[in-house]
Amino acid sequence: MMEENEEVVEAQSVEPEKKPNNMMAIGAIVVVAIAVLGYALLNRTGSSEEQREATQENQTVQDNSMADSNTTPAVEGASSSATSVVTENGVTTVSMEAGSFYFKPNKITVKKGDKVKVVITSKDMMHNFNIDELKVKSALVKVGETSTVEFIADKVGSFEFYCSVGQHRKNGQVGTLMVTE
Ligand SMILES: [Cu+2]
Repeated sequence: MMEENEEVVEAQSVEPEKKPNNMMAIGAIVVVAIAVLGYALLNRTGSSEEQREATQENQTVQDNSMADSNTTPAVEGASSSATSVVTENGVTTVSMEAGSFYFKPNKITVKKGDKVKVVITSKDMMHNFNIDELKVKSALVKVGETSTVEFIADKVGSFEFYCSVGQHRKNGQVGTLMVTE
C-alpha cells in the first residue's frame, strides 16, 4: 500500500513540471517555424528578383546584339549582311562575327576537301578561332579588327570551334563545323 501511494505522489509531482516544459517546447517550435517561414519567404522574393534582373540583362544583351547587327551593314555598306557563308569553287568563305560570348554563324557545313576561309571580325574585346581536331588556330582579333584563318576541311565529322581567350569557351563562345562527304 505504501509503495503504491509513493508512486502516485511521484507521478503527480512530475506532471506539473512537465506542463510548463511542453508549453516552452511548443513556444520554441512556433518561434522556429516563424523564423524558417520568414526566411523562406525572404529567399523566395530575393531569388525571384534575381531571376527578373537576369531576364532583363539577357533582354538588354539581345537588344544590343540586334542593334549591332542592324547597324553593321549600314556602316560597312558593301556586304548586305555582316555574317555569311559562301561556297565557290571548293572554297567556303565564312564572314564571322565574334563577340562576348558567341560566334555568328555558329554552325557551318562544308564538304570534305573544301578550303575554308574564316574571316573573323570582333565586335568587342579580343577573340580567336580554334578547331583542335583540324589544327586551326587564328590570330587574336581585337575589337573592330578582322583576321582571316584558312584551312582544308580534310576530315569528315562534327568539330567544335571555340575561342580560347579567358573563359570565353566556358561562357559559350563555341560553334560547330560539320564536314560532310
Ligand atoms: Cu572570345
